[in-house]
Amino acid sequence: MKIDLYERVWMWGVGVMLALFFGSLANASIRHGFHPPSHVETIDPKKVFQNPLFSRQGVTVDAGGAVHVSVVGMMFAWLPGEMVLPAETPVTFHMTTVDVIHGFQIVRTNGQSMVIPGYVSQFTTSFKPGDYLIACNEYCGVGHHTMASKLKVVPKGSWQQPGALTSTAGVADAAR
Ligand SMILES: [Cu+2]
Repeated sequence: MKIDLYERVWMWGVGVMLALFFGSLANASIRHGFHPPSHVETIDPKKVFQNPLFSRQGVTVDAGGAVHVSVVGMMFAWLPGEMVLPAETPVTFHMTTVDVIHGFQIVRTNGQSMVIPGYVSQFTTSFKPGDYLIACNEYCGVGHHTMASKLKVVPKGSWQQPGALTSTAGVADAAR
């Protein structure tokens, strides 16, 4: 079968591009552990603060030593307003919202996820030491631009595992 030169150039071009696209996708998911920031876990948005995962927001360490962060989004704040995490340690974020859709974004990192009422979003990532801004990147109302939290990442050795008194901001802080 005779295929025109230009046709062949296009075919090879498309083939190479597809290989690049799928290759980079496979590289991101297999080597770097990227995955879609959700895992089909539902929650009643009216009962978020009764849920054991979100009744206390902030940093916790589970029985296996893994670091978790519970975050609640609301118009117009992220709870907790501040958190401290260890560097170079995988941290799993669990996020939900009590009202509208928000966008949880840890600026200058790969940590970001849509936060949708009725669902728990989740991703795992790790950080270099430094101060980071957590912003809302999904317009959610008149106070959208004030919706920010602080993340401080300290060297692993100087990080203190949160104790009972310091672990979370708690629901009471939401009212402040
Ligand atoms: Cu928002």
